[in-house]
Amino acid sequence: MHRLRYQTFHHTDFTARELAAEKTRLGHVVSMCLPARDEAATIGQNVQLLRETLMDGLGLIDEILVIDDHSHDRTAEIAANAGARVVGVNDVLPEVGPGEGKGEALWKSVAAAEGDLIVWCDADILDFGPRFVEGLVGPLLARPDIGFVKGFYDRPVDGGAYGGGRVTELMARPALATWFPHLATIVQPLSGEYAGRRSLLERLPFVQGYGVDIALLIDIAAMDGTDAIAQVDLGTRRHRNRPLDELGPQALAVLQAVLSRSPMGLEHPATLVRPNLEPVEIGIDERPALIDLPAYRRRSA
Ligand SMILES: Nc1nc2c(ncn2[C@@H]2O[C@H](COP(=O)(O)OP(=O)(O)O)[C@@H](O)[C@H]2O)c(=O)[nH]1
Ligand SMILES: [Mg+2]
Repeated sequence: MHRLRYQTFHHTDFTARELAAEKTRLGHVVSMCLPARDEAATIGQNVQLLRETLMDGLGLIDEILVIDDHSHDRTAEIAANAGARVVGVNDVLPEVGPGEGKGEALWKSVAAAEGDLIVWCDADILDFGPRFVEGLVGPLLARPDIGFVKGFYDRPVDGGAYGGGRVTELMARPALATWFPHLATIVQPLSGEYAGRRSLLERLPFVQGYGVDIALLIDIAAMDGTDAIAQVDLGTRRHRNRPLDELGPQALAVLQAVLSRSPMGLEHPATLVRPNLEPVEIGIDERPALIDLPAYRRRSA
């Protein structure tokens, strides 16, 4: 079977210094966005690292934005002290009413960010480094035809190269293989590390919950074609690993996101019922493309 080959880069293809010069030459503004809920353990060091290695002095990134979602810990305070601009998820576009979930935070970050290039990294990465940003921004600066760059990595905790997490292997890949085989060669379809052009992101709806990562891939391929998507090898990534009982709701959210874009469609939320655990309802709410929202102020650079 013919397998689609995505443009693939390696983070070592790029150096921060060269990227910063190219970014200035092209007149881009780069926003680094970190969605965060209860990430006090990692957010401070990751923000500080970004600021010291890529922002102050070098200017590869122009702002570090943390979208905080009612964290119960000191995430907001620690991130602000480390030099991030911290916004509460409900303080952005208050006229649209409250929403929740990772996707809500990503959508709000597009609205709140200043840049025309947006880079996202999860806030729970333990082995964070400049390579994440170099790798994700690099293809956007090098190639005007690329609109979206999806990160992949080895997950040392699981052994083997190219292995994904449990939700990736047991839900995301089988679901993509069934309904969206043109996305089967995306190495880490659930990675939270990706970057895109505002001109593309503002045309996309955002699933509110954990389904957002895979829904964006499907929607970008549908809207701008698979050639608009590149992948980049970011080396290794370690993050907080969750117990199995927390992965069930995530897997359901991924299934719902894929189904909602499949010919079958999806009309109702579902409730995950498990022995000895409280039932969990997974909603299917989405935010519309920002460009369709009167309150959205378009930034361009
Ligand atoms: N603002 C916000 N961030 C969230 C929410 N849910 C998850 N995140 C962040 O999104 C990133 C990925 O979430 P995580 O729980 O690590 O997902 P996993 O790696 O797929 O298990 C982390 O930085 C989280 O703090 C949310 O509801 N709101
Ligand atoms: Mg994580």
